[in-house]
Amino acid sequence: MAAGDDLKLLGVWASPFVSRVKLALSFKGLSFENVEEDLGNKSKLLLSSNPVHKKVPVLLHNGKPICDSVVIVQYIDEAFSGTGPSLLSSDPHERAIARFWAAYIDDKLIVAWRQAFSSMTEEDKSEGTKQMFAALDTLEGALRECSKGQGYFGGESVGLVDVSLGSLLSWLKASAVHSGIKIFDPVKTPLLAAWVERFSELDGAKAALPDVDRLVEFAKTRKLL
Ligand SMILES: N[C@@H](CCC(=O)N[C@@H](CS)C(=O)NCC(=O)O)C(=O)O
Repeated sequence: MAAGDDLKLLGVWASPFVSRVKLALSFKGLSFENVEEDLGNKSKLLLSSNPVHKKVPVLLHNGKPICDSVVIVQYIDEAFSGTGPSLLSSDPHERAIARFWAAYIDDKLIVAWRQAFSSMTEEDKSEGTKQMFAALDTLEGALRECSKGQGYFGGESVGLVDVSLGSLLSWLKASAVHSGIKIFDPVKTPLLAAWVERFSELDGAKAALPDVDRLVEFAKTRKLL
């Protein structure tokens, strides 16, 4: 990180999208100022930095805002290419594949997980649960292909897909505690289950991810699960 580089993250502690940025910064070994937003009373800085969506996370790099978690993770990797490990491959095809799976996680897994745990009707919940397990099954195949026998979607070290999926882990674990549903089943998805253990033990993940018990309490008070 060049002397004088200033990184400020606008976020909320419980947001998996904010965790994504914290994971990327943590794996790259970059220090930053964490600014906790109140989403019921958004700061002027948030509204002016992300006038289109008005959402967190926003990363300010020397005052310049970057919005949307996956865009921010890729920005961090490019802007600080000389610092810490690379989160994206130098190979364009591998980069494209990683972006594909990062989009899949947002478009399929997160949508199904929300439906499974936050729907009003049992029928919708059950359909969401079915879709969530189908998405996890697909991601088991993606991990097999992308890891090439190593521990992560990024190969021997974490990459964009690991950060994208890893950012959801505390919430997925909280949903499992709350519902009793085993989300990462070593029998159904053995590679993913082993990946969860491996990823959760990384210092960078421990530093960046919210505490599961705190999330369970938060979700209960807000009736989120
Ligand atoms: N696609 C966005 C999603 C960000 C998002 O949904 N952020 C939520 C917090 S988890 C937010 O700021 N919500 C405030 C609002 O919708 O007004 C990303 O990946 O950054």
